[in-house]
Amino acid sequence: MIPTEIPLLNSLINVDAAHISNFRQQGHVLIKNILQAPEVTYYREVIRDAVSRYNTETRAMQDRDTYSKAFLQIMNLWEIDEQVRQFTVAKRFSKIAADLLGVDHVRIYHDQALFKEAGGGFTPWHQDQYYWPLDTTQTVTMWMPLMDINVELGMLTFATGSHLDGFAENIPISDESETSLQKYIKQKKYPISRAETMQAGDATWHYGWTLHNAPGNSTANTTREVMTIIYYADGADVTQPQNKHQENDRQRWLGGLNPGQLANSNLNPLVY
Ligand SMILES: O=C(O)CCC(=O)C(=O)O
Repeated sequence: MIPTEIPLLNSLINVDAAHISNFRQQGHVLIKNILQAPEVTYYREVIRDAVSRYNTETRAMQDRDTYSKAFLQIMNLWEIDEQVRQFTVAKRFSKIAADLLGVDHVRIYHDQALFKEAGGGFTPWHQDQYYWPLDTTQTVTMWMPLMDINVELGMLTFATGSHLDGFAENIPISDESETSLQKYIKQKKYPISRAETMQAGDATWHYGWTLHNAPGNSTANTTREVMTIIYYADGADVTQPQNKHQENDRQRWLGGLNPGQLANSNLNPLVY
């Protein structure tokens, strides 16, 4: 039963200078205790409930491709669920995004729940920004477990410093991206880094060009419950889509705005 009083998450957190410089140099950073226990208990319930209502994946694991084995992916819950909206537009999160990026204002690109089921597959190496027709590198994804997690549940893993080289390869998330980007990462000698454990309400933050992957969920019964929000600096323009995924994103997440227009559709609220 979800409590009726919504925690608004409007009280702010100061981001340490060390977190900011780690984020900018390494391309990712872990910030602990962003949510207090009652807040995460509340939003875990809300997001689990929304995932169970909106999930459409019913295939057995063995009948899915690599991408669909990696997680249940339920996107832009803020658009359709008022309680999730309070989470996604929360100032506590968007101020951290703006501080890490060093910008005055940020907008939402989209949110997504990423629930890696027990026995779920690995998340292949990829760059998020491969999918986004935006003319800025000032983009960041918040990845927040709603439960305590360890590596066995599928910890997000980063190629440190890879954001500094920008676009790597023109490959969507797939077996092919795993093989090809693994080779690229070895060639570039990026150190691989991940937390051993995270607590509910901690979050990692990574740039849109930071290469990342995650191991499969090797547990027998436990789903890894994670919520993510993608932010970008206000003032970014829409760019000419470079692949069919970017065209799809332009229509779905940028309100169909044309290349050269300010990325400010009503699907992209100014949250800070
Ligand atoms: O949750 C995962 O396994 C992958 C998450 C991811 O790629 C992202 O949030 O950008």
